[in-house]
Order: sequence, then C-alpha cells, then structure tokens
Amino acid sequence: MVQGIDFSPDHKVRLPTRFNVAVPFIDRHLGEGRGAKAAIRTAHETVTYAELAERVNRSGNALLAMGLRPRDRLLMVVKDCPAFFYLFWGAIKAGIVPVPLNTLLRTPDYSYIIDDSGCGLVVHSSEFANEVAPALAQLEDKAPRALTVDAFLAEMARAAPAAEPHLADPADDCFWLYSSGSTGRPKGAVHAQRDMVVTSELYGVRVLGVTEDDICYSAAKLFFAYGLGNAMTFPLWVGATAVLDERRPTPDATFETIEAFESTIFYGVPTLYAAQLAALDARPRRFPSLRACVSAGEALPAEMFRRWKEKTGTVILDGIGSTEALHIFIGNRLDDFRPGTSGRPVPGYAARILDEAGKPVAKGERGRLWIRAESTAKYYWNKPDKTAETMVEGWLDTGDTYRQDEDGYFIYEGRSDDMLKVGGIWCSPVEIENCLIGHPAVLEAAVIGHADADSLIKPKAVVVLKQAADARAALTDELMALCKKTLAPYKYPRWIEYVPELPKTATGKIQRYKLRA
Ligand code: 3UK
Repeated sequence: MVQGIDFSPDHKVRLPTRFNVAVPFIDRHLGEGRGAKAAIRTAHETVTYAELAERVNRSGNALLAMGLRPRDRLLMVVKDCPAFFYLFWGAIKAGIVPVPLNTLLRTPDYSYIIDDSGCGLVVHSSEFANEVAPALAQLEDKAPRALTVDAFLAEMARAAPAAEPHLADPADDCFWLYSSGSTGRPKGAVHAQRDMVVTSELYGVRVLGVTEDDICYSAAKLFFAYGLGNAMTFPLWVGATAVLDERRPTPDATFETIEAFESTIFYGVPTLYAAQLAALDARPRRFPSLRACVSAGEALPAEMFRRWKEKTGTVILDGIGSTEALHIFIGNRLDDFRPGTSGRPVPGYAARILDEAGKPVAKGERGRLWIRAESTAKYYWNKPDKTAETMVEGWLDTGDTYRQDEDGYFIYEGRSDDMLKVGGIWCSPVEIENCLIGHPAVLEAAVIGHADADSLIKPKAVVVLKQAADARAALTDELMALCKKTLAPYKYPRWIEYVPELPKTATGKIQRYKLRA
C-alpha cells in the first residue's frame, strides 16, 4: 500500500487533498529504493526509475519553457517508446493535461481533434508526420505549435532536471482520452487525477496481482486506455518493469518480445490471439515466463481460450473495459474465471443491467449494462449532451448489451448501437459508409459486423450501385483499396455484398440490424 493513499474495505479510495499523481507513480520509487531498477525496457534501451524520474522533470520543465501552462492540453501522437512516459508524466507533474491519441488515425481525424481540444502543443513521433503535418496545415493560423519526439528530447536535454509537482485535488482534470461514437466525432473523455490510482490498485493489484517482480508487456499500444494501464500505470504503481515494443504486433514480434524480456504478464486483443494461435499451429512453442494473459477490447470466444490453454498452458483472462471507465470493470481472475464470459465485476465496481424502461432486468435476461466506479471519466470535453446521455447520476452507460448466467458471470450480447470493435479498436459504420459513397459507382452503403472464421467481428459492406456493374470482383477490390487508403487501415470492409436497395425507416435511416439478421 502506498503511503498517504488508502482504500477503505469497500474499495473507496482516499487521497490527500493537495497532491499530484505523478508523485506516487514516479517519484515515490526513489524513496523506496528502486532508483537503479528497470522501469522500462525496449529492444534499444533500459530506463531506470531514477532516470525516469529525472526525465519526467525535464519534460515538465521543457513544456513550461515552451509556454504551456497548467490546464493546457498537450496532444501526443507517440509510438510505444520511453518518451511516451516522459511526455505523459512530465505534463501531469507540471499540471498540464496530456492527451494521447490513437497513432493509426488519418489527417481528418487529427485535424478535428487538434481543433476540438484547443491544445497548446502537439508532439508526434516522426513516423506519423505524414498524417499529422497536413492536419496542422489545414488549421492554418489556428494550428498550435508542433514538434517531433526527437526535437522534444533535445528540448528536454536543455531543461532543468528537478521539478516541484503542481498540486491538485484528486478530482481535478488530469488527462484525456478520445473515444469514438457511431455518429458524430470523437469525444474527449476527461479523466481525473485519481482515476489511474483506482484502476491500478483495484484491477492491476487486486485482480491481476501485479507485483514489482512482474514484467508487463502489452501488445495493445499505450494510446489505448487498455495499453496505458497494462504497460504503464500498473507496472509504475507497484515498481515493476514495463516492456515496450514500437513494432506492429504480429505473432512473430510478440512471441519474440515475450521471450526476449521474459515477460510475466501478456496483454492482447482477441484478433491478435487468433493470429498467434494460427502461428502456434504452424510452430508450437510455450512461454515459461508467462504467469497470466489478459484479453480485452472485444469478447474472447471460449474456443480461443481453450486452444490457447492447450497450446501454451496459460489461461487468458477476458475482461471488459472502456475508455470512459479507464480500464477493466468486469473481468475474469486467475482464481475465478469462466471461458466465454467477461467474468464478474472487479471489486469496487458496481454493474447493473437495465431494460428499455431503465428497470433492472430479471437474472438471465439481457439488457443494457451500466457501471459505477471511481475511475470513470468526469465528462466529455465540449459535449454536454453526450455527457448528460452517458453519465447519469454517477452511473456510466456502456452501450453494451449483457446478461448474467446463473452464477453471476456477465455474458456479452453485442452492442446497443451499431458500433463495431475491430481488433479491439472502435470502428464506426458511418465512417466506412461515407468513404464507400465517395466512389463514383456507389449510390448507398451500409456497414455491419460479420463474424470471421475465428468468430471475431469484422466490417462487412452492403452496397447499392448507381448502375448494375459487370466487373464486380474488380469493383470490390477498388472499394476495399479506397477504404484502406482513406481510413485507418483496420477499418476496410473484408466482404462486400451488392443489393438492389437498403432497408430504411420511414425517416430514411438505414436499419443496419435488419442486414445483420
Ligand atoms: C467493447 C468488450 C466484449 C465494449 C478497453 C480494456 O476496449 C476498451 O475501451 P474502448 O473505449 O471500448 C469499450 C467497448 O469495447 N469491449 C471491450 N472489452 C470487451 N466487449 N468483451 C470484452 N472483453 O463494447 C466496450 O463498451 O475502446 C478495454 C481496458 C480499457 C479499455 N479502454
């Protein structure tokens, strides 16, 4: 337990009223004798806790020297590398609000978010300049200052190595994460200082049992709330080691990383586990260093749990989390799991399943899942209507349909809206439809989820053409290529079906659920 931070028996957190969350996550380890211990390991370098603390100070000082002030936003488009930690925690220690963004987005997304956030600075890995630079150019005189991570590291080298934390209240705004919706633009979910303490202690420590001996490796990247907890806040909370790999998480890359660093906990998403299982069929291997694997982002089919256990000897703990809740709120545990379910509520998190009228359903019935916790976002930036809809009297609407089995395990039954999770990442059908409609041959399009051979959902497009076309195979290739070029690459439709017309409501809204049936 961390000094000055207390969890009551009902899992409510008590924090000092004037504090800065960078102190227990970063600086505390020096006083506890971990200065020389590895906080971060990558293929290129090891960063000790002492080095991390100093670089966090330098980063905060560099941000202030560049003119940022407490409460200003720092947008980060940063790959998984130690500088992600420096930027995130340096900002927080100085009272600046870091906003890590999905690095797979495209120019229009970046330009919208840069504008929406009103940020004072954008720092991006040079790899993403192709998408970020045009976004800044589009904003013309409204564009904030921007620099690459390398340029920022040079600023850090010139900054002072010591810093006093900017004191805040545990409920004060601390960092944002953008989340997408089926209609409308991404929403900035504003998280408080205390939220990372709550997820790290309640899920990281009490469910996963993360200790300072763990070596945490997440194939899900740090920009994702899932990766942020997995490979940054959980290890930092207990003084463990985070392993970072900037590469695309292919089966070979992930296996190599688990083995090279002797990772003890591995975090993936079902799409990756499916690819890894196929690779294990071709070349069996076991991972003796692993004590637990975790899956989130979309439901993990029971069959994949079984095959992974058979091949690696390790269980995969499926859990449902969200950007708004910050991390997993219903999850399986090493001492209590049921394959094919999301598990049971994490201690300290309340969950209820409500019918259309807002009344709790009878046990076993499906309904909409609402949760209550101390780690949930305070509000959406600039979106009072979305905030009022989603966050009601302390409860958060997950937008998911669930039921409970006879023993209280929660079973995922799909989304309440039309949103898709592809490889664990949000995908709006409307966005893909708009891209398809941009093709001269397409009159209308509807995008729905369709299960692949591993029972995982991928986008499928149902298209109405302006004129009957003969060369459909060529057109299908063209439409897929258009989506790959325009949208984040994982969003392209894997199947395209041509129909004469789409089902619609009297008001002309596409009835995607009829196409799913
Ligand atoms: C879906 C799941 C079934 C569900 C996330 C762990 O995925 C995360 O956050 P997002 O905001 O998406 C949230 C939505 O994704 N989902 C997530 N996990 C599962 N559906 N089974 C699951 N195990 O629709 C949920 O509402 O991108 C996951 C930790 C932190 C996260 N942010």
